[in-house]
Amino acid sequence: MSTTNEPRPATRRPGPSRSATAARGLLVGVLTAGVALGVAHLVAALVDPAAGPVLAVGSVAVDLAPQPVKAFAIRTFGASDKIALLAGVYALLALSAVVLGALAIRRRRYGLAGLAVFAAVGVAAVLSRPTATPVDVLPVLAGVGVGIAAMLLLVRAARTVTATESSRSRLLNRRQFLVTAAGTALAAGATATIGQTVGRRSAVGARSRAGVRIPPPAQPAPPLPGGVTAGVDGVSPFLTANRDFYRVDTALTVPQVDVKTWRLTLDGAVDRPRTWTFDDLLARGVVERDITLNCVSNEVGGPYIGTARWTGVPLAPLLREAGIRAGQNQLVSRSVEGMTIGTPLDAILDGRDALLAVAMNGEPLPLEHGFPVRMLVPGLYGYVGACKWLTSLQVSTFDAFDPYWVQRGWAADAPVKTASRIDTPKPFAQRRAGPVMIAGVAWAQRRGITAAEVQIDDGPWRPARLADGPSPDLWRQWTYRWDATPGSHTLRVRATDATGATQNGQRAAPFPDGATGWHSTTVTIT
Ligand SMILES: Nc1nc2c(c(=O)[nH]1)N[C@H]1C(S)=C(S)[C@@H](COP(=O)(O)O)O[C@H]1N2
Ligand SMILES: [Mo]
Repeated sequence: MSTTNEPRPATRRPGPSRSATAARGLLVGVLTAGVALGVAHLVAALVDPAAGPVLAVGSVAVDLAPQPVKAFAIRTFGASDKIALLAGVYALLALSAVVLGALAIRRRRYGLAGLAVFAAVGVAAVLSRPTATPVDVLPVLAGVGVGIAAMLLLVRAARTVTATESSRSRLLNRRQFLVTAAGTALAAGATATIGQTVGRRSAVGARSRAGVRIPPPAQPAPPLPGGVTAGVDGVSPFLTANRDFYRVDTALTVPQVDVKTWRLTLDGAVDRPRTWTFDDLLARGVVERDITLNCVSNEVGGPYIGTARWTGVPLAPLLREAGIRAGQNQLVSRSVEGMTIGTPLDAILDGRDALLAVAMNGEPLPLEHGFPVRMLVPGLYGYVGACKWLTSLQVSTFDAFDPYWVQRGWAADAPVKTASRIDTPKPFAQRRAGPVMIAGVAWAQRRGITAAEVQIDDGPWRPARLADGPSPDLWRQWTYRWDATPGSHTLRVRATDATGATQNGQRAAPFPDGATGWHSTTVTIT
């Protein structure tokens, strides 16, 4: 009923059109979700960046994703898999927000119920993180709290419009709705932006890393012979620059560690459990080693392999000093964000250069590669030996504990398989007839590479020239000078390791213990 004394319209005006209601509902939903997320983001930046609901939901998705989905994501999006995942979470959120708004504009109760579902999903996701603490629920609760207030305000403003009959107050009320909507949008933008800024400033890892000095190694790595490089354009550099080194992990935000508060504990079935500070560790003296690291998820010919000069503390003496009890066979390493990795104790104690690495190519470990300390065990794929952002070591058995990837069906024991890759020519390259250099890398960490062979189309396998291989834990470059004839050709490579075993041509996917098969590439010669 209009309470103004304006003349009533001759005919009763119909309520706002369906499309106007739908538009308002959409605005209510999107703005409510926007301000809730903005506030949650800001509070998370203050409390714990990993407790942001979007990241937490994303992390749960990473952990729950069935193996084929993970493999697809890594294959399809590669290093952008995290961005793709977060884009997916945001898309789902946007969709839910639209539904939420449509419900809220009809019945406030439905809208509130929708927000309660958001809150429940958020809280469950945040608390399911392995490193969750009770304060981690604060971002979600603050976000949903402000979301409720925003939704009630917006719905009231939207409803007033629909209930009003006079055109003047209709106009006033429309303005009131728009003002409320604009205010909410502003609040969403402001909280998100401040959260972003605060988050960046609280990047303790970068600050801490800038202050770290690594002492000179007691045992420097022997200089690399010039002959490790084949001298062919297009082959992967022998040492991979830190910025080009592949990155594979489940962390949606790079863990931020301050070396001042960081501790490494060693416990489990040992006689003398111990805790070290970063300086305690460095005081033991560091060695320098050139080691090739690769990922079990690498497809044949894939990019997840690199070689760096690592500086670190030898791991075996640390374990021996602690006194390993009889019957133990697994070392469980844990990272600050809750990853667990299991390594055969045998592999660490057999004399290879198992390290607690603190530096990579002469710099403190980059944040993405595990600052301040990561494990490295030559000859094992990263998921069974290379825990980044390391914080605890526990001597145990394979029977007693399944680490993260083993729980998901990957092999518990995963030595690197002998493999080789053609780096040049690239797939579908066009070259002139005449001499063409085919070249690439081959690896079989711990065993070493003794031969690489190249096959053109269905011709015989012919030996490639091997560049120097100063350590079995390093990849080896190879080259083959091909007299190319016009036409389309398939090039293949296969390698032989020091046990005499030649790579088998049977194609197998990375799951569950590493891909097999010959890498091939097709080129056109004109
Ligand atoms: N904390 C943590 N450490 C981790 C992982 C991880 O997800 N979290 N991934 C492992 C895997 S699967 C590989 S292949 C290597 C990759 O190391 P990089 O990213 O430095 O190349 O780290 C290993 N260490
Ligand atoms: Mo990996």
